[in-house]
Amino acid sequence: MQAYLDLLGHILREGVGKGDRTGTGTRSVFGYQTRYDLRDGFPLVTTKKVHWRSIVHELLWFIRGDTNIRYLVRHGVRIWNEWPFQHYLEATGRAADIPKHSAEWKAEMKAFTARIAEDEAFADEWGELGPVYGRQWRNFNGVDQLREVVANIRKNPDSRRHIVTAWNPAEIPEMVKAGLPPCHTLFQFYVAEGRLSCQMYQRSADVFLGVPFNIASYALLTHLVARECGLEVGDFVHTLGDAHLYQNHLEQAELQRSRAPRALPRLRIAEAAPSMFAIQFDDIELLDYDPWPAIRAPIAV
Ligand code: DHF
Ligand code: TMP
Repeated sequence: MQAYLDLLGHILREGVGKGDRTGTGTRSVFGYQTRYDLRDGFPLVTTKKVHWRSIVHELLWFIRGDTNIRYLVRHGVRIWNEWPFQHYLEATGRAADIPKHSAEWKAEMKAFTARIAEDEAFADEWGELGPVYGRQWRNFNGVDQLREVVANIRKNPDSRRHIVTAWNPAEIPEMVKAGLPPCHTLFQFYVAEGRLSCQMYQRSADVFLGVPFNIASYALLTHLVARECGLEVGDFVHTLGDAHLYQNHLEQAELQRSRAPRALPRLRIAEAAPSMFAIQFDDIELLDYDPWPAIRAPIAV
């Protein structure tokens, strides 16, 4: 994962100061590409501990076409809680009284997510992120893009049209209400010499917190689609638009850069596992992950 440390270094060196929606401030570059050969091992960052369980559950949640955080919350995945919670505070007129990241905000968010887990009607009303990734992958104006792309890879591997897009312009306003417009906006598959590669375009990349998840998520997706199509894995190509480090992540990024990458873990998908459309969490296993300790950083909401 030297490539990831190079990206951190590139932004620290070449990034320019840039304001952003969250008011945090960033150091940013525009346009960057990294390639991970999936035969070298599974590209989960080793220079800090990354929460693998969240990555697997989030991807299964996308594949199921789910857009409500209830599934995630019930599986102990916290990564999408802040946005529906903030929307809830705003919609109930309390956002101005409860500063983001304050002790009260954290306590309220805990109560909010507990209720999402327990109360189905409450989750239906307040746990929805809008028509984000899962919806667009499985039902983009009626098109099941994920099933179609898998069928097309099998039927016509040489095609240059193996694309899935989450960027549905007509539905962006609905996504903005309680969530975010898609950050990983579009991906394309490519088959050559019996190997499946995937390239993903990410319009906006929180390189310290989001990107380690995004790399691993698409690497896992590539493995699942390859298995579905009887192919070996090739490369994951990660193309970034606005690639940024938030101002309150700079020290963490420097610390991470001071650590030497370790051997990559390996992925094992159970031989007997069903299709990727029915695969279960326990069918997917990460072996030999031996990371440096976690590095905490606040997330910009
Ligand atoms: N907003 C921002 N500002 N950056 C993001 O990366 C981001 N990612 C989203 C939604 N909104 C976002 C979805 N993915 C974390 C990682 C990925 C993610 C959301 C959050 C995160 O907080 N990671 C922490 C803790 C993970 C945990 O153990 O729960 C980390 O240290 O990796
Ligand atoms: P934006 O919508 O204003 O670009 O803010 C989204 C932020 O979330 C931005 O910092 C990028 C980050 N992000 C990721 O890096 N990866 C992700 O998967 C998601 C959902 C968000």
